[in-house]
Amino acid sequence: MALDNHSPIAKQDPEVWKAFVAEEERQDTTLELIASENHVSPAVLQAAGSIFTNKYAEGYPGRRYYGGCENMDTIENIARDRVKQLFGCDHANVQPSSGSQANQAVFLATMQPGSRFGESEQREKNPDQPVRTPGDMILSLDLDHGGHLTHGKHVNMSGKWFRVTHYGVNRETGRIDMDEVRRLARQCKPKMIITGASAYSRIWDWDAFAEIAEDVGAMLLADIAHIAGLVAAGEHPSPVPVCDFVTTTTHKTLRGPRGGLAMCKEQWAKKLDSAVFPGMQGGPLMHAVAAKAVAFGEALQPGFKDYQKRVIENAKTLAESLISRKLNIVSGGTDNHVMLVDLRDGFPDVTGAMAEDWLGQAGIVVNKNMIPFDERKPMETSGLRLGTPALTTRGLGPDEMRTVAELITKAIGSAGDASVLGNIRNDVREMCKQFKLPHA
Ligand code: DSN
Repeated sequence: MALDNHSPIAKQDPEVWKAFVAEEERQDTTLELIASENHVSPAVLQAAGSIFTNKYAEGYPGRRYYGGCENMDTIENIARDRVKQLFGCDHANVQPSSGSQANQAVFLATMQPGSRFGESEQREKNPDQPVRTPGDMILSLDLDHGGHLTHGKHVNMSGKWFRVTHYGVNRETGRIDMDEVRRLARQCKPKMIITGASAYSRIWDWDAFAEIAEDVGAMLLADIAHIAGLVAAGEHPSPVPVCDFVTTTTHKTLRGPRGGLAMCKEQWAKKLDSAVFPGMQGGPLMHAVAAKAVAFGEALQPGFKDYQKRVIENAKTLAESLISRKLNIVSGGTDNHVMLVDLRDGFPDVTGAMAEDWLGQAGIVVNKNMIPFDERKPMETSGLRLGTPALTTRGLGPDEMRTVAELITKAIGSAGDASVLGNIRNDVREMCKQFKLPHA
């Protein structure tokens, strides 16, 4: 399904079409190492751009607020059943438009916000006595240590509505210290403990978190957005048996369309569904739900397990090759698809922002990232986050990972020299010609 210059958009809207052509060229000729991105199959792409975008389907299968939803019901039921089969969960809601909304729905289903938001209701009940209540407490991984914005950062709704305590990683090991998590949990008495990260390269000990949650009477949420594909394929332990809720995006290692998904134990099913709709969202994006159904079908095929194994093998090879070239990796390596490069020892004068820019000029797409205990600002950073899901989809293997490590190190060491970066860009173009995008 490569771009067709006779397609309706090309004919009708050349201005927009130009961006399609440029983006196709960009994706085709660059190496995508952003850990949260991937390349979907032609079938998922087709579903995401399909006629299901024409339809309102507020409600759930069998209980809609619009006529004409029989095919919506089919699609949504298939998607939900496939999630249950993939993850072994009691209940799945495939309507969240993003991982962020999946998390918000869990909060809406379970937590009480602070007084700024509850106050008007309380004042109505008792006008003479406005009451200020603190919001419920969240315990989650600090964003600066690899956590996620929606896990209680002060600029996010989760941080504005609830009180938050963060655990971090140990300064020496770069790993989560479960004794510290237990100490903090006993101290702050959270209503919800959140596990999951956007930049953590080690295995999560779900059982230890579950034991701490039980000890302090907290609910447990695992946001597995990054590792969902690994979990679905059995290549990372699953949090589903021990968590009240599990949320994820569908477009990272899971290799589906951009979107969200929320799972829970049966006792929370009704509350979760009501929180997604009508609590958070109106009409679900049914073209996205259709694409999710197709992607979940792909994830149930035996080839998906093989793909996830290769994602991990590639990440380990890339991390080892970078370490052998004197680039530190936080925690010393990776167990999954992602790694955080700490630039401080090898390239003390190079910030993550500079490295991102130079690598971009060389056709290697990455994102700057704070490393734990980073002294630089978020727009500068001392780190880079790299991931292998997209390159693995393209078919690159361990040999190519060694070459990619060499190119990355050369680009970071170039000090921005345009001719060095231009040469690397040519090597990247050659590599991309050998490893085609899935829809090409
Ligand atoms: N923005 C995503 C990531 O890049 O990890 C998380 O939402």
